Amino acid sequence: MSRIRVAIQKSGRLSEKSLALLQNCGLQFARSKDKLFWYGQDFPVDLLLVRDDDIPRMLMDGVCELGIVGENIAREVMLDRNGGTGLDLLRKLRFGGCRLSLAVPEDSTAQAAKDLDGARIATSYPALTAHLLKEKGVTARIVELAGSVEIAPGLGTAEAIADLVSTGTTLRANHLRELEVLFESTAALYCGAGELPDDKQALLSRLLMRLDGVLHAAESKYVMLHAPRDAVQKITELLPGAEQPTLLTLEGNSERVALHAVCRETLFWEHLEALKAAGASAILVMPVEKMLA
Ligand code: PRT
Ligand code: ZN
Repeated sequence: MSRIRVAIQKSGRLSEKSLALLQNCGLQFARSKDKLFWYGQDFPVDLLLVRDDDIPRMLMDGVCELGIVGENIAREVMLDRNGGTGLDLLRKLRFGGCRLSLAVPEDSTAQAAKDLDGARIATSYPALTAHLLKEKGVTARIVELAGSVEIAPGLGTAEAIADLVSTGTTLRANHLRELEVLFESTAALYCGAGELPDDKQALLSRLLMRLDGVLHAAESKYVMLHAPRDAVQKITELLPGAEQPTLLTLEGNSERVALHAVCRETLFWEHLEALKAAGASAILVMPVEKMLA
């Protein structure tokens, strides 16, 4: 029987969440402590543990069928190696969020990307940065650095940097000011461009169905509440992403009913307050673990 391989980051920011996501899809692996290959036990999907930078090339070269990697790296490798193509983004995932931003020394006079025309910009993402700047009509002189990009302006090797930012602490610690966001990135599931053989495609479809179930369940909530019978329609409309609710009679109370519904969109406190204002009481919100539409 055919099997497919998924590459994930071996150790780093994306490792734990990538593995947890696959496990939530029901995949279990026979771990080997230091080996890079974990055999899939119940489902014919095996794991390759590698450096994140290697994942796009492995997909393009057909070493594995699937990979979880930051969009920042996938885009960089596609632009660098393949004119911007070579991988298909299957699903964006809800972790690894960051932005590729231009930053300048705090005392720089630059106010926007266009003020950096002709300046030297240090980055670990040379192809992506050059591409995004070109889209803005800025001609950059890219200084490629493998790491510690944030110290380049202080060393006098560049006037600005283009680096990943999440909290901004690193920029502040290096007396840099975020000038402009070039690109928003999250971790994503990718496959190589091109068709898979039918048997592997069927496996991939099964895996994607489970993954969609996990991703939808993550933001879905099961809501139970009591409502005045004549406010049921209004209350249903206040539930974000809910379809027809289930109504149950309350023993000994003909004025009010119990209403159960699945909300497929994030439920905020504001929603609950609005429900209460519309007459709802005994509001219970519960997580949904799995979901198959
Ligand atoms: O060893 P390997 O090559 O596999 O790992 P790596 O060291 O290259 O990657 P890793 O684990 O650092 O990051 C993996 C992916 O996480 C990146 O490709 C991004 O898609 C994503 N990610 C999310 C980030 C950040 N957030 C992030 N903050 N990657 C890097 N950073 C850096 C940032 O540049 C800064 O230097 O972390 C530092 C802290 O950021 P602040 O803004 O919170 O100070
Ligand atoms: Zn890396």
